[in-house]
Amino acid sequence: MNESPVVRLEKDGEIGVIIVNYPPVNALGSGVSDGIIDALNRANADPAIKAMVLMGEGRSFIAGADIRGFGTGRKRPPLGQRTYDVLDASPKPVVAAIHGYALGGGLENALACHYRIAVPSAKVGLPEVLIGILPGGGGTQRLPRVVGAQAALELITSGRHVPAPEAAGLGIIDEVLPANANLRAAAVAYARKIADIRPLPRVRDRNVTAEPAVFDAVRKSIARKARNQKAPYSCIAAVEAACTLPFDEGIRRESELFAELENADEAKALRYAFFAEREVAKLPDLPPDIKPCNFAAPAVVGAGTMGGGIAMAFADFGYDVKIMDAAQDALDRGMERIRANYATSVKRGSLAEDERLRRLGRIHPVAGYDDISDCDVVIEAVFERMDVKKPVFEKLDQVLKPDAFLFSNTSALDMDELAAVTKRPERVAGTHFFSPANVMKLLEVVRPSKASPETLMTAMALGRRIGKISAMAGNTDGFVANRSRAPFNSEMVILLEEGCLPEQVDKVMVDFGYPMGPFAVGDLAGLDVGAEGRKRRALANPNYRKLPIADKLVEMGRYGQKTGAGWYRYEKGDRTPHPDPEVAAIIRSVAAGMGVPQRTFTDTEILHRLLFSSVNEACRILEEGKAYRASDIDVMWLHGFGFPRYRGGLMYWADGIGVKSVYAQIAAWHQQYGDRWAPSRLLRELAETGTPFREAKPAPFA
Ligand code: T1G
Repeated sequence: MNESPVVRLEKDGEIGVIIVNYPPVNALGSGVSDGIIDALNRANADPAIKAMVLMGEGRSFIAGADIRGFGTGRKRPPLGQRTYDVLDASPKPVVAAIHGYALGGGLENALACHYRIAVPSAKVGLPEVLIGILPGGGGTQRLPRVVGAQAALELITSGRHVPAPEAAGLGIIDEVLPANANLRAAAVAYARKIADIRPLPRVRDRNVTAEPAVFDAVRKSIARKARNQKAPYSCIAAVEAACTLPFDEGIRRESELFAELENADEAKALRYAFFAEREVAKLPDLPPDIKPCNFAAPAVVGAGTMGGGIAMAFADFGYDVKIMDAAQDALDRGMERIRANYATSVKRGSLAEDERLRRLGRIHPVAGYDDISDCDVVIEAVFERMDVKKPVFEKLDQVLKPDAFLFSNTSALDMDELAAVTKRPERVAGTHFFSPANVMKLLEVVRPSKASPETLMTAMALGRRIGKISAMAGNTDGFVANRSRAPFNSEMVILLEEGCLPEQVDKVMVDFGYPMGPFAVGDLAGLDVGAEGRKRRALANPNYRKLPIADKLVEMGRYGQKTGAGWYRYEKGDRTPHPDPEVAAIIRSVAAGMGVPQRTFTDTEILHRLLFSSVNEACRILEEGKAYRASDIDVMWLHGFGFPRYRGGLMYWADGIGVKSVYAQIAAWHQQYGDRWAPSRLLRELAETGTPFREAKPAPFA
C-alpha cells in the first residue's frame, strides 16, 4: 500500500516516527486517520522498529476531527477500527509528541498512546462541546481515567485549552520538555527509554469511579450557561458511563450520545459560528499581498471607562501601553478604576496576584500629548461628541510621527469627518470596542473612505493581537453592530407603549438564551448614555421615532443601576433588578397620553418584533455595502451583544424561521405600523428568490 500523502513513517534508528502533515492544523481530515493506522500497522510489522513516536508537522500536533466534514453524512469507521483501537492493540509503545495543539481527536489519539510528552507552549483540550458535540473518540472514557471524573467533567464541559505545564500537573502529559528542546529528538530519545517497558501502560486499563453527587453538582453548575443546550449534558452522561461501565461499553455509550448530537440544530449552529468567526477576518476586496504593520507602542487617549478598558486590553496581552488624559484628575480616576478592576479579578480568583502586578506595570499614565509622540498606534477614546473628538484628532495629528496610526473608539460618529481634520486620512480608521473593552471580544473596525488597505489590515490585526475578534464595518451612522441593533432598542420600548412590561420582554429574551434581558442591560449601561444618542438622531432626522417612555425615565433621573432605579428598582448594594410599579405607572400614563391602544403579546411576537426589526436593518446594511457578509453581522451579534451562540447568530437564526416568513411578517407590520417596518429591498429580493440570508450577496464594500 503506498504511503499516505498526509501521514508518513520515518525511522530514527529503531524508532518509527509517524508524522502527520495536513495543513493548516493537522485536522483529522481526508486520509489522515487511515494514514495513521497504516503507519502504525507498518511500524508494528517491522521487526527493526521497537517503539514509535506520533507527531505533527507544521503548526500543530493534531487539532481534532475535520469539522468541515460534520453534518455531511460522512461515514465514521466502525467502533474497533479507529486509530484509538489500533493504538490500544499496538504491541509496541507509542509516544505522542505534542507541540501547538492537541485538541479533540488529537488529544484522544494522544490519550490512546502509551506516553505523552510536550513542549511547554503546547495546549491540549477536548473542545467538542463548543461546537455542540462531545469527544467522540474515547475522550470521555480515557480522560477521566487519567485525571479523575471531577477534573474531566470540568475540562470536557468547558472545552478549554490546557497549557502543557497544567496538563502535566493533571497527569495528561508525562513530560514537559525544556523550552528550546528539539521535539523530535526528545521524543525519539524518550521512545528509546521506554521501548522495553512491559506491560504497556494503556489508559483504557485504568479504572475511575465517582459518586453520583459529582455529576449532579456539575449539572447544576452548568444549568444557567447551558440552558436550552443538550451537548453539555451529554458530555456529563458520557463521563458518568466511564465511571459506571466497563471501558468498551462506555465507548459504545459515548458513540450513541455522539450520534445524537452531530446533526442536531445546536451543533449545526455552533459549527456555523466557528467558521463565521474565521471568515470575518477575510477582507476579500483588499490586495492579498498587503500585510498589517506591527506596532510596539500603543497609546490610548482618554482615561474614562472605555479608555481604561482599552488600556487593560493591551496590557492583558503583554503590550506596554500609555494612557493619556490632559486632565490630571481624570487620569488619576482612570488609573484608580483600572487598579480596582484588576483587584476585583484577583478577588474573584480569575487573575493571579503576580499577573495583576505585571499587567498594571504595563499601563503608563501620562498627562501630555508630547508624552505619546513616540507611539505608533493611538486610540482616541474621549467623550462621544464630535466637537470634543476633533480637537483631539488635530492635536494628535500634529504631535505623532507621520506613519503613526490614528484610530478612534467612537461607537457611531462619522469617521470620514474625523479623518478630514488630519493630514493623514489614509492612516485613520475606527476601532470600536464594546464595553467593558477588556472583556468583550468584538472589535468593530470602521472603514473611512480614505483609509489605506495597510491601515485597515493593521486595525483588524490589532484586534486579533489583543484577543479580540475583528469585524469590518462601513462608515455609516452606528456602523454595523449598533446600527443593526438600533431598531431592536426602539422596538423594545415601543412594545411598552402597546402594553408590555420590561420584565415580560426581558423574560422572553432570557428564555431565548441571552444572559440578561435588554432592559436589565440598559440599566447596567446607563439610560442616560442611550438618551444622548437619541437626542443626536432626533436633531439629525426630523422623522426620528422618539421614545417618550425612555426619555421620561431619564428626565426623572432614573439612569439605572448607577442611580438605584431605571427600568427596574435596585436595593442598595444589590444589582438584582426588581420590577417597579412606578415604572408600570409611568408606562401606562405615557401610553395613555399617546393614545396607544393597549393589548397583550405572545412571547413569540415579542421575540420577533425585536429580532426581525434588526434582521431588516441588517439587510439594509448589506445592500448598502457596509458589511462584507451576513455572517459578519452574526459574529458581531455573538460577540457584541451576547446573542446565544448555540443559535448561530441573528441572520443564521432568521434563516431557521425562513426568509419568506420573515418578509411576510415584516410586510404585515409595515401595513400596521408604517414606515419603520418598511421591508428593505434586499429582504424583498431574498424572499422573492427564496435565498437564505446567509447567502445574500452584499453590494461591494462602500
Ligand atoms: N477542522 C477543520 N478546519 C479547521 C479545524 C478543524 N478541526 N481547526 C481549524 N481549522 C481551520 C480554520 O477554519 C482555519 O481555516 C484554519 O484551520 C486556521 O484556524 C472525534 C469529533 C486549532 C486552536 O474544535 O480551535 O475532534 O479560515 O484561524 O487561531 O472527538 O483552529 O484558514 O480557511 O482557528 O491558530 C475538535 C478547532 C474537533 C479545534 C487554531 N477540535 N480549531 O487556532 O487558527 S471535533 C476543535 C481551533 C473532534 C473528536 C471530535 C483552532 C486552533 P481558514 P484558526 P488559530
